Amino acid sequence: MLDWKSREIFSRLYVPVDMPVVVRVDGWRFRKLAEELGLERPYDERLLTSLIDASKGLMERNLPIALAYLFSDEISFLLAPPLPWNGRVEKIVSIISSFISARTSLLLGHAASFDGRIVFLRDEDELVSYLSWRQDEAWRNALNSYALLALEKEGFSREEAAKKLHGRKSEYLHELIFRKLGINIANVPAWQRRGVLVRKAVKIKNTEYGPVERREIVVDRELPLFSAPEGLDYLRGILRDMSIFRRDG
Ligand SMILES: Nc1nc2c(ncn2[C@@H]2O[C@H](COP(=O)(O)OP(=O)(O)O)[C@@H](O)[C@H]2O)c(=O)[nH]1
Ligand SMILES: [Mg+2]
Repeated sequence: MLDWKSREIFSRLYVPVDMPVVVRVDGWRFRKLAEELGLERPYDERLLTSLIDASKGLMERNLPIALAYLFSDEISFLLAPPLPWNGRVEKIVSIISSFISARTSLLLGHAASFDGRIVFLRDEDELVSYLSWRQDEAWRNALNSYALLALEKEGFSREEAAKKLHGRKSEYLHELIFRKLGINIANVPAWQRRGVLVRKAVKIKNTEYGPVERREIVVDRELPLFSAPEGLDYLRGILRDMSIFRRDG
């Protein structure tokens, strides 16, 4: 008999257990799913709450997930050390992606799949930089999806509209959205422009026996800009409370 275990050739792929990582999942063919479900364009509240609830479900499990940042059809989970499953890449990626796929499917009442990947982080600055990068993408996504809708309302097909928008500066998209839809993109809900953060927090509750610590999952739908001083303070505050990153010296 062949040694089939030896053919599981990626089973010994590990990330260091004593370093945080981000696991990002992204909806597979969500454009099609959105059409099949008749999701509101460009943003659907039901999809958002499903992704938030799926993330909460995962964070309620016995996994060291400190926070989740999400927008559109993607979620980034910050895993704090020590990492589960000895840092086995296949295990981390497949369980998180399948958990989110299963929960989202149940919540939407429609089969939904997510791919997954691991992002390695060296320190807190890199986490802030990573989250700023994803938040920039959330903003670009907002501009692009409103602008697409604006052109489609004019009679262009989605493909034609996408072509017309390719390489356009954000001022142009801004202007187009205002002119065609009468919407000032700067005033659409913050969750559409800046995404949503789900985090674990410790709250002090006063009970008849005195103050007790309660772990809670908090959803922030009004996020500051992570790359601005206010956003940096917000993130550093959260991370300080969680003490995820080692502070040597
Ligand atoms: N109608 C609608 N569609 C959404 C929403 N959020 C994400 N999507 C769709 O999901 C896609 C996500 O982009 P991407 O991952 O690149 O495309 P995918 O390969 O189709 O999953 C967007 O292009 C939208 O078509 C939403 O709130 N409403
Ligand atoms: Mg996708």
